[in-house]
Amino acid sequence: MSVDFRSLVRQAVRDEARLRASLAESDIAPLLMVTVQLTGDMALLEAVAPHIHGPWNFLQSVPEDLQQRVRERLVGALKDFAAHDRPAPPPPPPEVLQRMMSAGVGQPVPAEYIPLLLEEMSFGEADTRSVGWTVDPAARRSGAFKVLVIGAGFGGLCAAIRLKQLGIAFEVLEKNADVGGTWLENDYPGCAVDTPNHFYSYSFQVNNRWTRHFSRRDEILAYIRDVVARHGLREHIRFGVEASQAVYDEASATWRVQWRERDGTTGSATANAVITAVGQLNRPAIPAIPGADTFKGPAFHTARWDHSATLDGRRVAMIGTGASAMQAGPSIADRVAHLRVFQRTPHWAVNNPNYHREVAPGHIWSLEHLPYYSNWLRFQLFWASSDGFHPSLHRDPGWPHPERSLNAANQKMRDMIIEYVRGELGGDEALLAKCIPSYPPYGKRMLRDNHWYQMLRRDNVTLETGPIARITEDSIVMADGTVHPADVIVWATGFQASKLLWPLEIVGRDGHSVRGDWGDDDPRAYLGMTAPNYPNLFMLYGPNTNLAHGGSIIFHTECQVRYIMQALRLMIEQGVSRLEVRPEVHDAYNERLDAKAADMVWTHPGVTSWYKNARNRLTVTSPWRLLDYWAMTKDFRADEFRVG
Ligand code: NA7
Repeated sequence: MSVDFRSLVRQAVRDEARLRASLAESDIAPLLMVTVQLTGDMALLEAVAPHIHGPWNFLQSVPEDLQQRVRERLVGALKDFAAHDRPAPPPPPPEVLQRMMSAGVGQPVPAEYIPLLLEEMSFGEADTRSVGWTVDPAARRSGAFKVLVIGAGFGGLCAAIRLKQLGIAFEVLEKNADVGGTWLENDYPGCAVDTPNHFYSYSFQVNNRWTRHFSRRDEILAYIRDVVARHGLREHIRFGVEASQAVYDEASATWRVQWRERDGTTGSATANAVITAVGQLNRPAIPAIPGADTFKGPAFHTARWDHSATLDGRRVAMIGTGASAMQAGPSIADRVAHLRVFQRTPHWAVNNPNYHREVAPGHIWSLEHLPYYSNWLRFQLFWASSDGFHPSLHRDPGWPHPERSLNAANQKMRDMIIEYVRGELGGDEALLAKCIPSYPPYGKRMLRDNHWYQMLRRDNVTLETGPIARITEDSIVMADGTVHPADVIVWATGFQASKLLWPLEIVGRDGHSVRGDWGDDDPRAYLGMTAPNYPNLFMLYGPNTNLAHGGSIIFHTECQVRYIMQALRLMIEQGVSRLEVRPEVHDAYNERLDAKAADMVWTHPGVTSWYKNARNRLTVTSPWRLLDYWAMTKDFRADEFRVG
């Protein structure tokens, strides 16, 4: 626990009525963990454990009298700590911790996860993933060393924070006028995160004041801006410049990055290392449907929402049914005259009762005032979104229905979702048939139901599942000749995700270029971060680092940034000017990765998605468990690199 454990406890008990009221609104599993951590009362843990059935708060059935026992025990313990001004208790021994964790999420937590979980929870330290120097400044062998970071979204900002902490000179190039990346660019109605917020945030910058379990875009953007202010990053960011080219110079072992400003002027800078943090989902993909450019009304992509366009009382055609459509559609359905949704392929969507809930004030109070509560909530949510489904995303070679599911667990998931959707659709079997994918659950990104199915039941909403033939100045024309008049078109058609790093042109050693090496859709890198022929170039959210079985992309970012900082530390401390991954290391990694992915749901022949390329190779998404990627990236290994 942090240094001010005593004052935290004193404050918590100052107003006992407030304390009790807050505990009543807090989640019982993390409360139990706090109580056990403060008291060591394992009997209480065992009494409650059978009533916790899973890692979400809505998966517990702890009887009220037992809940009250936990709260009373906690109030008593806090008062006792305060009365005797006692310091924080020592951390529980590993076997106790494992038992607590397992009880807290209602599932066995294997020992191999404990180091990762402790790091994510940051008990006792504010910042478990920071990288420090190993030698004094005087002993560092590199002189002036500069890093250029491209992009000021979650990834680039994380890199900037770590560079600043280390005192390495850096500059961030950002094409937009502000920070935030995808959270700046996307402001369509209903835009929100679908990973739980208390976990979808930097581990070293916990926000206890999220107002929702899954916050809306404005709140996330405010969090990002707050992080930038706290770390004094703005002065390091050059806004409104879009990096267009990065060229490696072998003689000086430096990169020259060129950029374009919004007024068309160009500029450039040189750096010893470059970190790309350009995201995967910010170049809108608009399909080339014949006649689309003749449409007379407003037509815009979800990521370029035209807020000046009138939707009220208009006939809106929304093309696409992915994550953006799932949020935008239900958010506008009650305003428009008619919403016609054009679906090419149905998606799987699950229900999460917290998705639409606000965080109770008492829960926020506990996050701020109760020692360890915030850490335990983060643990719980990490586990809920972690590797739980990973085993079920592998093919069972003996499974008799390989076209619709992978194995018994995946089929069970399929059946559960179908039942849920059937209920939401009020038993409309014809509509249900249109909404249920033929491919296995998790084949594409698993969506969270944002009242989508209820929306489809509205009188003013229609789901079209036939192919679109063309667009005229005022309508969408289907392949069967049906004409659907429309006043507005919303392209909810996603992003050019497989063309990683595009349109940034990167030229490495010996004339190698990223587009030449990768083509349009075949990116490869070691750990998603670095590739042969591109010395001193590091990628965040690079090939095969997207997450689709669980997790938060911020977790992956933190793993990557720690790895990259270790690489830069090596360069600076040892005076290394070139760091280039060995081709055999890179190739062996990608072979392992391809072999792993070949067995998984994303390469299922019945699925098309932006996770993979035209030849069915998984290129964007990671096949690894979070635990595996964490272990692979935890320690930078110089022997895997050519060091010069
Ligand atoms: P997605 O998830 O890529 O969804 C795009 C949708 O657009 C999807 O339903 C596509 O159907 C559909 N689409 C694409 N091209 C066409 C054409 N030509 N005709 C009809 N429909 C088409 O993008 P989102 O913006 O929703 O979400 C992207 C990510 O952002 C999301 O996963 C989160 O991580 C945040 P398809 O399924 O390909 O048949």
